[in-house]
Amino acid sequence: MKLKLSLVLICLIQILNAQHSGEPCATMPVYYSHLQNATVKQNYALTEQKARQWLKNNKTQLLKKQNTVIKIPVVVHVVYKNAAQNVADSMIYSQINVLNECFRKQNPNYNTTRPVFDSLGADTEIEFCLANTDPQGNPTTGIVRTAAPSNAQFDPLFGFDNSKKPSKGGDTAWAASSYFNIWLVDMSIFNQTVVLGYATFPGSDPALDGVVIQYNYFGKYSKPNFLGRTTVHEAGHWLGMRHIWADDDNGQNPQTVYCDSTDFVDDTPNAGPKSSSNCDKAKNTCSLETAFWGATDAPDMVENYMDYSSDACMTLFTKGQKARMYSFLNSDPNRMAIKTSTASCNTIMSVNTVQNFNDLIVLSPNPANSHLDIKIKGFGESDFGLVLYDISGKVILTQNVNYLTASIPLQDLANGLYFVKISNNHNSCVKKVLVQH
Ligand SMILES: [Ca+2]
Ligand SMILES: [Ca+2]
Ligand SMILES: [Zn+2]
Repeated sequence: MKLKLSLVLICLIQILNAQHSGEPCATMPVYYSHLQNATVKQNYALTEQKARQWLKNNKTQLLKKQNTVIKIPVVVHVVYKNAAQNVADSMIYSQINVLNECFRKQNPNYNTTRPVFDSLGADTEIEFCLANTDPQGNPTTGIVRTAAPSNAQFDPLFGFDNSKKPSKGGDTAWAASSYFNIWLVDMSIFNQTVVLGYATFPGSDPALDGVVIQYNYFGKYSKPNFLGRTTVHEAGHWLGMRHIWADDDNGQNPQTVYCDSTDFVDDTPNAGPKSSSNCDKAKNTCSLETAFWGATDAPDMVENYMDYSSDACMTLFTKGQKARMYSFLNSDPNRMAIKTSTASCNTIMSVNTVQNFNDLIVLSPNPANSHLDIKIKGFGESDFGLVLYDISGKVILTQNVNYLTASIPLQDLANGLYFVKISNNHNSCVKKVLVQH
């Protein structure tokens, strides 16, 4: 009881500290609380040691392109207490897309990376997909929905990891050796968002392995700072990434800058304090850099997914970070096993061309009179282009579609047959629509 109480107190202090500094990620406090268990602590240490040994022996190879894409089957546990928390499939699809864009260096904002870092950006050759087989071997969408009782607690004061425990209203992890578990819950306290997400590092207790995301920060919304980077950051932790400032400033004392600790990656410049949900490209808090940088005093890499920059600012994982990810994917038993997981992928949301894209676009009404509604199913709120042609092929209207639904006015058009083309980077389809006033 004494131990439990002190644990709660440690948690409470850490959370209050976190709140004080506006900490979006609770990975380190949760990590420290898990270290209270001696066995877990030992396993974490062993995992880190094995990964570093692997990296030492294979660094040259790991910094090269692998030409093999690792596909990681994902299960999303939606644990909800009300309809708003029961996150829609489309938002989940949009998050999987964002993960893949970012991990494959296909994120549209990559070109905002400063030239000094441009050559460091990595296509990690890691992709995520919703699993198509559950642990019993049955077909699944990779999305599991659990209605939690109204008194269930998932907030960080008393509820860390409750999302993973059925006895607390949560949902059990699927085998960490076959699935990347993501839980979506409400972690707010008195309706205040205190934590956006947290992850477990490789070597964690398999029953707790995965990431937990504040439900309304999951997926890509059409508003700034809701671009799905929270889950990219947490997936980075899950693959062994530390924060680029190496967690040594504790967020408390801006006067004290510590540049003597490491995120265990050489090509991310040393950084003192974390970014504050901004994009301060003048930030250069440490003049002492690793040998990788030679005489160059690189600025802080605020574009890195493992800083606390704004979502729109974040553009890259580095090649050094990729090498560290691969060191865990080649030495930690659970991360190694997931590379050959038979949980397989639901293909609908892969980055590549969707086979049945045509079926996912619904136009109504058709014939249409005053307007035409367009629904894009099975995607998140990503960017599509829409072009309306008349029967001669003349362009009548073009617009960007940032939402899953759009409506175009038809009042001014003559009766007749028209064509609507919907496309994004990977998919395109053309549909007929008859205008009849
Ligand atoms: Ca570094
Ligand atoms: Ca520097
Ligand atoms: Zn973090």
